[in-house]
Amino acid sequence: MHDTQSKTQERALLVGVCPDTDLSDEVEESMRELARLADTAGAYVVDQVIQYRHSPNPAYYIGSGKAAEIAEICKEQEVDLVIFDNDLSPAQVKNLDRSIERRILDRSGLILDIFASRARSKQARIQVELAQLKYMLPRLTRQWSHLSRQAGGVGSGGAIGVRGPGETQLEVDRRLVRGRIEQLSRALEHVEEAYQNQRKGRIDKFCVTLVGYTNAGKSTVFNALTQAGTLIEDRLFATLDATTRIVPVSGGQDILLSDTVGFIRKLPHHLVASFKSTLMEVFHADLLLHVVDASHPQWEAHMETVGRVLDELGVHDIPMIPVFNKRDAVEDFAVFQRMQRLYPDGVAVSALDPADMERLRNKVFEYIDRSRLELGLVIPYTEARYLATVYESGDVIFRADEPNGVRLVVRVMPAAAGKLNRLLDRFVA
Ligand SMILES: Nc1nc2c(ncn2[C@@H]2O[C@H](COP(=O)(O)OP(=O)(O)OP(=O)(O)O)[C@@H](O)[C@H]2O)c(=O)[nH]1
Ligand SMILES: [Mg+2]
Repeated sequence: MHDTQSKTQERALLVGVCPDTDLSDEVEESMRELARLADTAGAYVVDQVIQYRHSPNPAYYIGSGKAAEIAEICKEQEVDLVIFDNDLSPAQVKNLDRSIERRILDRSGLILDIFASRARSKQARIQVELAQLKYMLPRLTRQWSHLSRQAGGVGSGGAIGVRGPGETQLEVDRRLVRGRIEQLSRALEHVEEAYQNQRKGRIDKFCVTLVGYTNAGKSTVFNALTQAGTLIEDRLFATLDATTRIVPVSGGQDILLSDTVGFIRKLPHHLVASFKSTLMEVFHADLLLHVVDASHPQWEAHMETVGRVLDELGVHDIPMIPVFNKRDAVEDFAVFQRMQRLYPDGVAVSALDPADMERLRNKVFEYIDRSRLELGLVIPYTEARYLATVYESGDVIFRADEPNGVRLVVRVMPAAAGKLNRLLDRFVA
């Protein structure tokens, strides 16, 4: 995090609500994360305020007295924008805006802003813009256009300014926004179709996908396993696009490894929905590697969040191996004991240690090996052209030339077995 403020940075005040003193650790962690998000978005965090109250105030989220207090702090500390750790209703934003007289942003708005500034590929841009518009639609009121006059700052640039749909959105009404949403949804369908076509070519490959909380080290593991040069940063949401590379496997079929966007608690719902096509690699995976930052005090909560997001995406029944990363940075040995007890199938690694990455690679290969099937075939000499197909599909572990043809036993991945069965059904021995 930046300790000193640069001239261009906006000054942000963070606000959180804690419903119960039992939850104060969790709220404080969530606030720390909000501070990282604000920093990632380019703001300078001046201070934070946590209010203890059982349930949110429908008009202000916090109490109206607290809102007045915050207004004072904003004047004293020259705050430009107030960021809430929870999602605010459009009415709450409006009321807070009036009483605090500063730009109001909630966690979803902030996350969307970061995604917008990081989206590079066409697909990521479409997805982020779509999520932004859906988020913005119910908030298209007077105060929204008030916010947008200050385009360029954190949160304002997202939906309306340079990073998003464009300045002309200032004047547009809901009808236009809806039209744009439709247009983007169609564009996304095309992208998905193209993806499905591209996938057909690799259907018989074993697909492994890295998932996990943001900053867990997915891209670092990905690079170590594939020798690729994907962007690694000690920042949130370094990766927005799924990247897929081949991991060569000696003497057998190569596997495809995919890196994906990181998850975070309270990930905006619209964003999850929009990012479905980026997360296709997750749906089609044969195996998920759940990368966890083992050195993070909240690793268990992170794992739960990842589980919840996968649920929300509708990903079920895909086998998953927990990968406890950043082993080198774990100070307390008890952490490993707990991980081993709760996740006996997990592996503790450091992505920075080549020997550990070799161990992880072997663990994946073992898993693949266990899920391979053996298929017996007798291919007549007149159909010898199919021999090459069989050899390409997997490992031939037995071959004998018999009077009526070549007898083969081949070890293949389940997907390849299906394909071979369809093609060579009449030769199955
Ligand atoms: N000490 C230590 N640091 C690591 C390890 N693996 C990754 N890191 C660091 O953790 C930070 C995040 O790494 P990334 O690989 O970008 O994380 P990510 O999960 O891809 O993050 P997003 O793309 O933002 O979701 C970087 O600063 C890495 O250098 C590790 O095993 N040990
Ligand atoms: Mg990454």
